[in-house]
Amino acid sequence: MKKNIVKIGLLSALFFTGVYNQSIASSYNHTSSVQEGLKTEKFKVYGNCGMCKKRIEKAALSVNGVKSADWNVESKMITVQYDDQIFSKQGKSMDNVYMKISKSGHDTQYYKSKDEAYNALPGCCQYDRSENSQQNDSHNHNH
Ligand SMILES: [Cu+2]
Repeated sequence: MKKNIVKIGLLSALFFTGVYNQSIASSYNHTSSVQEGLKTEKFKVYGNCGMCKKRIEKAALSVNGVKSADWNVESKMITVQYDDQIFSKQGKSMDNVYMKISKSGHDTQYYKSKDEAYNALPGCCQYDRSENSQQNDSHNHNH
């Protein structure tokens, strides 16, 4: 008899933790639905200084759907947060962001800037291109 009571107590404890977990899960789902469609992507952008940072971030933010852009001077990595729903509605992808940044004169790990755009940068912003010229040269070859 005593064993049964323990059993029932254990079962109801399990039952209540189950309900408790479920309510946590549903409230969690609720907050995450606000963030729905928001994605983050990190990639390399070449540059030197604080002026580059402003230019690079401004270029990324000029693409409709980009929510935030943060370029790190030390690591040369940019973190872009974007709304995937806005992108897909407008037929855009992160490709548009890479291109926009490269057009501002800064090479990305995906696209190389045109020489004119690079040469138009202030002297202090003309980052060393020798490091990444080799891979880009072979990429740009027209056969
Ligand atoms: Cu600069």
